[in-house]
Amino acid sequence: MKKNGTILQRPAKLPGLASVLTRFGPALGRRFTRNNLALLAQVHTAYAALKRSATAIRGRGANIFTQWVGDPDALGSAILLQAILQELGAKEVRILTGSLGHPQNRNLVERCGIKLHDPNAERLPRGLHCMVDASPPLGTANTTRVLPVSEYFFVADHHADPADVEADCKAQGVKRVKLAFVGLPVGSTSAFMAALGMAFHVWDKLGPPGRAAAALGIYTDTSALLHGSTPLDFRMFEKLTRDEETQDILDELRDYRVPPEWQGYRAAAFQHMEATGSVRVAPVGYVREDHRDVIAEIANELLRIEATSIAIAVAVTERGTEVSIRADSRLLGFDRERIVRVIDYLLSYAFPGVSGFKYERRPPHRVEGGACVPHREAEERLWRLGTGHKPGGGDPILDHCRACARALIAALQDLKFAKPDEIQGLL
Ligand SMILES: [Mn+2]
Repeated sequence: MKKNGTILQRPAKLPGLASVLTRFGPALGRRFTRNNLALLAQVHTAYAALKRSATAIRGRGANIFTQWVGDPDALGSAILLQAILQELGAKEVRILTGSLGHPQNRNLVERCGIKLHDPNAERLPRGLHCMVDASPPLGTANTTRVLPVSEYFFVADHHADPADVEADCKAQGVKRVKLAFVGLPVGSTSAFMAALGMAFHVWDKLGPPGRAAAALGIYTDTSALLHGSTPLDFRMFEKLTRDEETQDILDELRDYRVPPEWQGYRAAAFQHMEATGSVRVAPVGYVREDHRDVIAEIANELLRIEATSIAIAVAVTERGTEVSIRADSRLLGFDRERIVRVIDYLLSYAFPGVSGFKYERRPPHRVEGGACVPHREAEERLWRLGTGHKPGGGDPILDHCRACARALIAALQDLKFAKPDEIQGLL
């Protein structure tokens, strides 16, 4: 591990083909291993580093942090890491997630018997701090409510860029991330963790519920293996779901139902949508904590409207004003990568200080991300959050979301004058 003054300790040198083939050739085939060498070399490095740390893990407690609102990829990754740490002798391993915002995720937790703990009140104070499917520092971006820690033992995440994570850690006073696997080039953290779990032979111990959870993580993060899925995502999904029992659980989890309010959110969003050029912004209004993931779902649906490059949903939750962004550079004629810069600009305009969304590094550069600004006290009083608010006519929260939507459109129009090249094909 490299120790030249950086906080994230990432391998200075990855293992070569021979040792990666020895580890993964038998299970994944020589050709697959060779074709995915860079990624599997990282899995191999993680495997060797964890093995070397076995004495530090044995008998210890461990915390596995995720985003505040857990999703299947976070939970699937967490149960894989939990099994690995237990295999290495950890005494107790807790999965820490603040809340769940989608019925599918609540079904997952119940069906697969995943025990969740409060990230603040129920963390093991002397445990090894780990994080999956989100990057340090805790207490920022999608972990705003989580109290920070200064030392991390193991982190695996496919979202943020390592350089951004390094800078954010430095700014927030993180001392060290001992085993850092961030910015992983996979569609889901679960695919990486599944390969790591395979190296540790923990798949059997996970049983059908555990394997189904990991498979669902891959499935949902890649929109049913449609967006950003890499060969490792496909291969791990296929291998995890070979037995009938796992398949049955996965089928059950995929076939979820939503509460009736779900359609109310969507109706508001589509009724009040603002559009300009190939950009669509939908104000959703107030969204209950346990329905929160509908915001991202609406953004996904907006992007599916033909001739849309950027889709944004704006809502108010108990946490603050939240936006979910989806973008696709397919309609941009030249320099498709600028879609990433435009989103960065829009997000920093509406939500200063926010960074770390996920995007595909190759065309069509599909971008996914979200941000949240906490409420001011005056807004909270005005909106009386948490008192059974219902969407409807003369709704001040919906009005606030509509004002945000118009502000985002205005920000784009500003950009048209400041940097006309950047928004060519968008407006
Ligand atoms: Mn993920």
